[in-house]
Amino acid sequence: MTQEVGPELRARVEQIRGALDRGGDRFEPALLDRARTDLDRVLERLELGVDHSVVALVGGTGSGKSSMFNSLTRLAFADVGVIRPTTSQAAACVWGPAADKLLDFLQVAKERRILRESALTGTDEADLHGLVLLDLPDHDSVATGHAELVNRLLPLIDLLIWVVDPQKYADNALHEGYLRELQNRHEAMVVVVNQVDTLTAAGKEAVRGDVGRLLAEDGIADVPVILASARTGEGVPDVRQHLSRVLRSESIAARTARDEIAAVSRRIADGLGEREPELPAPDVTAGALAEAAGVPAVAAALRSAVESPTPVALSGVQRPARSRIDAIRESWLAGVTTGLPGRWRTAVVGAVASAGDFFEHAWAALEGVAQPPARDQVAARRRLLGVVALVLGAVLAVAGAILLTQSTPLGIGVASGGVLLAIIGAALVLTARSLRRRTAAERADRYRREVAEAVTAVVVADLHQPVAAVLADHEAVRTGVAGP
Ligand SMILES: Nc1nc2c(ncn2[C@@H]2O[C@H](COP(=O)(O)OP(=O)(O)OP(=O)(O)O)[C@@H](O)[C@H]2O)c(=O)[nH]1
Ligand SMILES: [Mg+2]
Repeated sequence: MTQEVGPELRARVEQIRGALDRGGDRFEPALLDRARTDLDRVLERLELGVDHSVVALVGGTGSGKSSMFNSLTRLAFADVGVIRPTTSQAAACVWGPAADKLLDFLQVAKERRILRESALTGTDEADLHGLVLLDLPDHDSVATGHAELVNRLLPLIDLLIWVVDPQKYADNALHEGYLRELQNRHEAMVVVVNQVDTLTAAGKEAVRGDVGRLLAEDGIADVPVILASARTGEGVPDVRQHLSRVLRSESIAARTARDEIAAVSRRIADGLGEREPELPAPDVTAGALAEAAGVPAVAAALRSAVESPTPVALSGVQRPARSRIDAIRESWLAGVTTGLPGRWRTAVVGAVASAGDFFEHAWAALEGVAQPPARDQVAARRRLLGVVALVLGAVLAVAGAILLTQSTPLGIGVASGGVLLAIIGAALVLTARSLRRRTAAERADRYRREVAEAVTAVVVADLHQPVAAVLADHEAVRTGVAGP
């Protein structure tokens, strides 16, 4: 792969780890432990490097694995011998960045590694950048003496090149031994019939037919068969094509790490809600609390008291029934925990003020709002003045009328003055009434508003804010786990 996936996968693991830390004890401890362990294992895998693709040459002794290794690498690095078995220790050729951690893990000795790109800077090798080619000991030696290597190698193999000898291929059933485990990954296998330079044209076709038949018997007929000769180079470009094909997709190690990360993420997501419940608007909750405490009735009484021309005694807001406030808190909690799994629900309930505290805070807020005065003094004074003017005007008008009957010239002046005064008085009384009405509406509104503000502050501090913090955690954890 040209684009490195290792750093991307590492960042993803760190993102999930961060989410786990943030979720903390709001996850089931067993789930948390398992997720952390799994992620540690993925990181170990990533430490080996997942940006290399691993191709292994396997097969019976003397089939020509080491020769094919040399032919593919265009180097004479692997030991080719006549004494059987020749290769007792795995050898590796690496194209591109060194794969030291991976090769340490696969127990390939330092002196048995060669870096292809540093050995020769031929640009024709660029298509194999990122490849690790392994020359393994023969099938029997691997099966008997390299069990640990096999265990480590199998999950990392991106392509298995099975090198067979044209004389002996039928001896080793292709499904034998440790390779059986790879059977279900036959898309990652190629059979190379080597040493075809020793065969006639007819012999080649016969071998191809036989090998094809054996593969079909094993149920892996789709495995490609390449006739090749490490000695003459025949078929070797075909094999190299398979090597570069492997490099075009992500390494199995990267895919496995990706799958494991996805599996961890899915398991964690099961311990989360699909989304965060919506928080009710605090003023709506505050309205319900005010209503439970009879605030609308108190405001209405205040309003009619201020409207009344005569003084009216008012009683303040009454301490509400504890059960009504508890019920509001309970239904609020039920709404904001819907769809949350158990531990997150517990976290939400644990974050809000206790029922007792909430009741006391709400009551203190209700009680703390001073009731505006029940009497509008300005209007009262104006009304008094109006009444006095009205009475005085009436008296003067009557007096003026009497004077007029006696043909006193002053009569007309006194009577019209009196009428004017009475009109002014009546106007004052009437405007005093509309002033009281306006004041009454204003004071009732102000009282309701101040109560609403005070109770909203309690709802915000005791319920809304603490739960918003828990839900913000939930959202951060949920999106962190879900990933990009
Ligand atoms: N004629 C011919 N001989 C080959 C070819 N490839 C390998 N040989 C010979 O076969 C013998 C075994 O080759 P190796 O490459 O050592 O075989 P190997 O599979 O690595 O054997 P082990 O390491 O013992 O498992 C050597 O003598 C090679 O020269 C080929 O394509 N044609
Ligand atoms: Mg060998």
